[in-house]
Amino acid sequence: MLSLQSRIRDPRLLPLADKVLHGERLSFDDGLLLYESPDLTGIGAMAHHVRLQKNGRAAFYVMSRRLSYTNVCFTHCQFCAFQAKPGDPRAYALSAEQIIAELEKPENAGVRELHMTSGHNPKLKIDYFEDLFTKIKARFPSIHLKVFTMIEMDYYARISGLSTEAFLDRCMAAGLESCPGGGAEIFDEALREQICIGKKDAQVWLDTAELCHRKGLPTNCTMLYGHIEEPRHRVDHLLRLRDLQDRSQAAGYQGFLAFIPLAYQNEDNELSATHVIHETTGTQDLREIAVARLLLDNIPHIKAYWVMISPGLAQAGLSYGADDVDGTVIAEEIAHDAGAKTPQGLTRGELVRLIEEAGFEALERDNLYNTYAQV
Ligand code: V47
Repeated sequence: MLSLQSRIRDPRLLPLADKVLHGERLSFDDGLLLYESPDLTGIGAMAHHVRLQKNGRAAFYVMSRRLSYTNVCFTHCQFCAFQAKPGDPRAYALSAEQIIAELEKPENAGVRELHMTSGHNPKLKIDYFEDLFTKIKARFPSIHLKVFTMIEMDYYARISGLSTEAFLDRCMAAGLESCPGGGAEIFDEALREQICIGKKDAQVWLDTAELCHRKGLPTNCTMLYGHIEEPRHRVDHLLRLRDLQDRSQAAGYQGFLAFIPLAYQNEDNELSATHVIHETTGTQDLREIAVARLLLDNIPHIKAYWVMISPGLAQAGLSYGADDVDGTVIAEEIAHDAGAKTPQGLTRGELVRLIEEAGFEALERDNLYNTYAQV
């Protein structure tokens, strides 16, 4: 078998390969070099080495239903095409009964994860969420409830007149089991002022995630890339996630389960109406997966999110550091409203074929990475 070093063409990467082989942590400057070097296959080889060490040839997927309980949003993110203001004919908020009726439809048979992220709607308070979670868990006890970005959690706690901790305690008692990784965008404060003016700052996202971890609630984390950010912003973002994961793990918690690089979708939003922003390219998407695998040495899983980068590229991402393709992702709205051209959901069979044709072992998982025998 070829040594890792022999697969690297950019000699500047050799010290990084050395660190990777010895399990040493990469630095901020190493991260910058990973974005600067033209040697994508060398970077991919290093990321694949780490992936094999952490997850072998496993490639995970989950039977997942996406659902947004409301699109009404009083926060104004320039990159978002999903939000609606009150009075907009698109505006909606769903009752628990409507959500349950939706989940009862035959196309949702076999769903193990209900992933819900939504707008910031001031009409929805803690009673709404307690009612919603209790009713969903009573009707579908085996569906895992993965709800709220960290910014949503902070928002709904505030408008419920509760501390985030009290809000979280009540939601967990009602059935909340984990949180998706959205809302992180890019942590750099100056950049945040340009892409999501007025949205809560990075520290709120990080503090809320840390609180979740300390309550024993696993969460995911994301980074929105491919808009107006620069490599230094991405490295900074990834290292802030790594630092938080260090703290959570040192305190004995699981912390982040997975990191998902989110490729910016550039249609029908204000950011693209005011800046020239091209679609992300295949090499950019693969590099983002690989850099994440290399810098986030303490986060067990990296997803190649086919919804935003295409199924074919997600398949290739499995050889660039990713070990998870997310899942069936039925009825996704946020990326599709912003121009994603990918299908509205993949079947289990399609996911398994993608994974196996790429030479990996397809493993159906739940949200906590417990796996199931293939049916
Ligand atoms: O919070 C919004 C981002 C997130 C755009 O945890 C956009 O397993 C790209 O959180 N282009 C929602 N991204 C998606 C999300 C997610 C996705 C997959 C897996 C998981 C997980 C979480 O999407 C939002 C925001 O950060 N977003 N608009 C856009 N135009």
